[in-house]
Amino acid sequence: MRIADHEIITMRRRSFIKAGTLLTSGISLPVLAKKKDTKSTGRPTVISTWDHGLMANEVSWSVLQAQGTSLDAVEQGVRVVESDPLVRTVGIGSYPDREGIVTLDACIMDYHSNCGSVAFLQDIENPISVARKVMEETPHVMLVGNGAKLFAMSQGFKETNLLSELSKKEWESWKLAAKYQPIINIENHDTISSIALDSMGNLAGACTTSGAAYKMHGRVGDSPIIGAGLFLDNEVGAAAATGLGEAVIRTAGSAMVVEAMRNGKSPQQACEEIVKRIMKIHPDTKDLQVGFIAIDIQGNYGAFSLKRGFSFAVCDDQKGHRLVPADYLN
Ligand code: SD4
Repeated sequence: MRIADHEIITMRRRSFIKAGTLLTSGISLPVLAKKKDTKSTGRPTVISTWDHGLMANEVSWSVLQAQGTSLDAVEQGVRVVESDPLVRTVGIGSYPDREGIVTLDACIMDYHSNCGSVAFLQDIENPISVARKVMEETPHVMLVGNGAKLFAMSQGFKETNLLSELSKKEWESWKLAAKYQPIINIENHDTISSIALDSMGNLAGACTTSGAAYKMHGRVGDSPIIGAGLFLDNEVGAAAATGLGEAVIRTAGSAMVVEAMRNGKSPQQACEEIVKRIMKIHPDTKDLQVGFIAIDIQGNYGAFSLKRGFSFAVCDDQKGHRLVPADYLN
């Protein structure tokens, strides 16, 4: 079944993102994209994981419509989700690890294959913007833990308490049962991964999460790992993941989705192929959920998950904003 056949919810453009919101929220105005020689149709499109993808896409789309870059679009979009304390699996207000500490993972990638990443980052509300600084201001790709935090602070990011009262209370009752089992299942995996194509035909992607609730202290998932949680090749397409990071890392999931597109698969077929590959190497998939989103350089997109329940948000010129339930394997 093609995605277009089962798009069920067409979202009317919501009005809460007014022009002024970007300015007052400390988000910089979009940088104008430079024209590049490309085979792309230059059909701006943004696709993001889960329901909160709608909220990210609202901002991303306003950047794309103002001829901004896909890089600005995805960064500014996912920042809104990071800064929303009601989203419990990204940024401020997230579930902590089993020691009661919120640790965040994020990465970003642009059409030149520049990338930046932070992992096991604490006390910083917008890891995606730190990842972008790593990409733009250092010779490195990845900074972790205290090093990432010190770098963030040197770049002007403020130290912030990320553990909300609600998350603290829930963690305390989780501890009573002392079931030291990271929770990442069909109800609880809400990383935001976002990939976009701008009017200059350039791709970018961003991925940000607090990872598995009550994970071991120090655990890093797929989301900050280029090739696992996110990958793109501007000649081919972009892909990003959500779900159990360990399974995505084992298969270099997002890189493989892009390679499948390079080998002629559509974004939809490519996502399906890698989900099937993941299922094949996991004998027990009872508690396993993984999902991918993908877009090619022409603006065609697809998504697929192992289990039911995965949704993604998409916006393009033709149909505007909508939330789409992804096809799934079983
Ligand atoms: C992780 N992949 O840390 C992330 C979690 C996730 O939707 O995607 N949640 O394993």
